[in-house]
Amino acid sequence: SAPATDPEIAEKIANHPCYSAEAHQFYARMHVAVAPGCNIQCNYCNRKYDCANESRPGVTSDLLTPEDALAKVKLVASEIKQMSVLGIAGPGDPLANPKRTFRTLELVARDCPDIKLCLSTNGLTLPDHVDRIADLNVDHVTITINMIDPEVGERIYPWVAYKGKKYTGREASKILSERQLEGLAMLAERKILAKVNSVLIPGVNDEHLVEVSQTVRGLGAFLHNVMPLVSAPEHGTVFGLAGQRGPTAQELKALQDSCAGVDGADMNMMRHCRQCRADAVGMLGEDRGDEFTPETYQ
Ligand code: CLF
Ligand code: SF4
Repeated sequence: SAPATDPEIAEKIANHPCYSAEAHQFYARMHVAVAPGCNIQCNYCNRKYDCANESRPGVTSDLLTPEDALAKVKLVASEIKQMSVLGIAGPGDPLANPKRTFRTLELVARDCPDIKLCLSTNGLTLPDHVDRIADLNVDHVTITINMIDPEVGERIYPWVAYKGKKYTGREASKILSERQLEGLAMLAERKILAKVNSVLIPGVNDEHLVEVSQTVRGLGAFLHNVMPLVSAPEHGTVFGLAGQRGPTAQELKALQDSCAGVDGADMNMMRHCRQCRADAVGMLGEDRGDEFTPETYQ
């Protein structure tokens, strides 16, 4: 199913553990938690913990400065030979913290040119940053797109903060969706590989995500990763979705199969996501972050 026959794409995914199911057995990624703030509110997020768009709820990563992040990347790269990708995925939204995020990417690009750069974002400010992302040779960007219909969106997003104003209701989701899709199209134009993450929320967007999948494919998304909502009220998640449950494994697979289409003809689906924390280190599903405490790299 993977449209990896294009040699340029094949090169980009060859050692990226998230974009290639094969690569994830041989290559490792690390995240540095440099981005604390966020510009939207997702009902499933608790700000005490990492951005739930790419992580399990209930984990908190320690914030690093860009300089400390660079030091940590250098140490990890020297200790873990399979380290191929640096991702910035939180603990808030990387593009809501552009100074810290881009400074980190610049430092790593300067000192570790062999490491691929990766970003994940809710997409609200993505169109403003695509040129800079392209200039820095960030080849992989993930946008979390949970809906393209503001009627669905208003049950997921209580507000977005956009250009100095706070929006609520359907208007908030309309702005978010327009910016996400615009940003996605801009990435595709520049041949930056875009992955779309969608959080499957039963009863809210489950019946909508096939349409989301087809839409993002049409705009040039390379890969779609439908992740289960991890419903853990003890972590304070889903406070805006009281009593909300996560999907069963069967529901998740059924939806992934529907998005993929017969023989994977409709969309290239990611099925090996491990919902990493914002400071994860190592192979997917492995977290060696504890080995690299500030004392080891400062
Ligand atoms: Fe990190 Fe995300 Fe880049 Fe991968 S994770 S920023 S694309 S380097 Fe990967 Fe982890 Fe799933 Fe993310 S397994 S949560 S999809
Ligand atoms: Fe939380 Fe991430 Fe949503 Fe921001 S984008 S509210 S950090 S889950």
